[in-house]
Amino acid sequence: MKNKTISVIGVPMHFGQGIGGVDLGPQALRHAGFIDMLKTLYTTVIDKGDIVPSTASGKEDGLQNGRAIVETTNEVRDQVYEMLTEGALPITLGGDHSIALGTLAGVVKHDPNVGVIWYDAHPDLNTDETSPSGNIHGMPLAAGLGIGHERLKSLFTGGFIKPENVVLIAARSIDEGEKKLIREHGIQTYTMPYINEKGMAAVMQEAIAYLRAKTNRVHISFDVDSLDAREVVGTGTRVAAGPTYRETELAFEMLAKSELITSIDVVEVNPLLDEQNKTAEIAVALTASLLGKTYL
Ligand code: Z70
Ligand code: MN
Ligand code: MN
Ligand code: MN
Repeated sequence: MKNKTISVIGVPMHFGQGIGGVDLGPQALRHAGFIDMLKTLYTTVIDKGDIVPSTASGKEDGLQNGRAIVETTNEVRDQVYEMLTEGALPITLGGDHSIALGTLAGVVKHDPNVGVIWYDAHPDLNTDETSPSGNIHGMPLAAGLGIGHERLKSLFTGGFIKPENVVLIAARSIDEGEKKLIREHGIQTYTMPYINEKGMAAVMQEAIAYLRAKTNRVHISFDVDSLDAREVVGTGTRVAAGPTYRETELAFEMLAKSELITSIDVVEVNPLLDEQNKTAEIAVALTASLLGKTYL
């Protein structure tokens, strides 16, 4: 059993995209045994329950549900920051990926040099100006770097993430504006062709070495749509040709061994789209690997 305190907060919010049910993600993860899994690995697990999201929906100031998302993620930022100052490892359960506006703002306020792994089929590097959908769940990482709409940037009361401290893994659905931003900022990006060619173990070795040279604290934002479309039914934007469950397990086991991970998001689980809550079960098992589950 490990001694570090794990603190869990649920953010049952769907306003960052248009498909209902992702707001049931925290409940789906709890029903799949998320908290019990944590208790098998850590002596102290604090479940802070779920944040009550703002309901101020609608388009305002060019942002779809901007007010609801900003109000809700302000609370997420404060909770995550407090957990970190107490020495805990925060785990934030989504909800769609817009909730990462709060977690990124919280982790960077605690450590301006924090690293970020974006394990996702998407880079989420759109702004209100480049987004093809207008959905804020496609914008959190851009805002975290200080790019995009002022309302989203205003969440970052403790500064922004350094672009050279960010690693994208499994990105394969990348919009034009996102490509431009990745090139301009030289963001370390491991796309699927590179993973296919080198193999996940070599890629993770490289990603871990890259981050270790810059920081000793890394936040991982785990979007379950990172996994191949055939492996995860319960998520809103499934994308083909992604890493398998087993490749992701390998990646997460290597991250556990690196001892770099200091905070975690698990996002985009939508049980209304799922079969028998399997996507939540996969997310629970993979988070266990990320936290150092062993088989013997
Ligand atoms: C697209 C957009 C996205 C998650 C889909 C999709 C973004 N790039 N993010 N699913 N988690 O609308 O910006
Ligand atoms: Mn995402
Ligand atoms: Mn995604
Ligand atoms: Mn999605």
